[in-house]
Amino acid sequence: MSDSSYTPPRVWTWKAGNGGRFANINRPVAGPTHEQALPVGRHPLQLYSLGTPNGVKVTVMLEELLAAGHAGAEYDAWLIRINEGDQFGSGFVDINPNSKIPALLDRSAQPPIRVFESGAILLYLAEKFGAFLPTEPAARAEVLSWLFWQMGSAPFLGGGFGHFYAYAPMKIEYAIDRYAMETKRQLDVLDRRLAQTRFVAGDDYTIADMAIWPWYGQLVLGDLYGAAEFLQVQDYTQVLRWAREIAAREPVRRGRRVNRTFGDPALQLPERHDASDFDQAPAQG
Ligand SMILES: N[C@@H](CCC(=O)N[C@@H](CS)C(=O)NCC(=O)O)C(=O)O
Repeated sequence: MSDSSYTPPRVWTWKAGNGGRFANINRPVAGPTHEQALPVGRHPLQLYSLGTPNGVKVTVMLEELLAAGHAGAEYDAWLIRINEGDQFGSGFVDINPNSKIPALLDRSAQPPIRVFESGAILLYLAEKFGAFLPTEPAARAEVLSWLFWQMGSAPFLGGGFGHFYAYAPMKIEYAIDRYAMETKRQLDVLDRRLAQTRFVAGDDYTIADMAIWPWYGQLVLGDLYGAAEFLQVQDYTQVLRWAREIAAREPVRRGRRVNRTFGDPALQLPERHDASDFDQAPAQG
């Protein structure tokens, strides 16, 4: 057990810049910090995002829809640099009062429809295009159960394990232990499920896979937090099998590149306004 020296005061106060990785953007209040209109492109769908796992869910869905022939899913993907505070600009806060990427504006409707929260965006797009979400009640309930499982579970992986393992300014054994245990439990939940079915909700690839893969798939593939060995991800053989199958899909390879600003430059496409944008920065991975 480590760090037993801190006794919380009677009233919490904000110490700006506490040294953590996101100290410059974290604050205890909501709302805009500055006036900043959002750019608007020519397509019906305007996405304001970043290539983090929550952002990748939506760019994969849009690329999957386009690959499946839904031309109405053409989109402009604009970059929201959360490390520079773009999420607190007035235009962004108008479409997501929670100031987090991803956020979507559907300008094919009048007035335009705003959608925030990645799960809500996946559901909105699935219903709009009638794709990647079955209509039969039992199958639909299974997809939605796993979709909402992801929304409730991933904060323990990202905000819990990832934060304390990779980003916190000091290593706190209690916190890392607690969240590593929960992350491994969640991986076991998925592994047992994927021992029964090809995809998370059954035989078909759905928005449940699109929500879960960017977190748990990328984790077992070694692309999150450099934690593959620590968590012994090779033990989750079914999750690995599923993660590899999804990673090989062409729309997934494209979606992963959109709004990406880190890692191999050849895999980055910070903004996407046309399918041909992918050709200008050829992927090698
Ligand atoms: N539950 C939200 C989580 C979104 C989220 O946490 N986004 C992060 C990046 S992955 C963000 O925008 N952080 C900026 C901030 O916290 O200021 C969703 O699924 O859309």
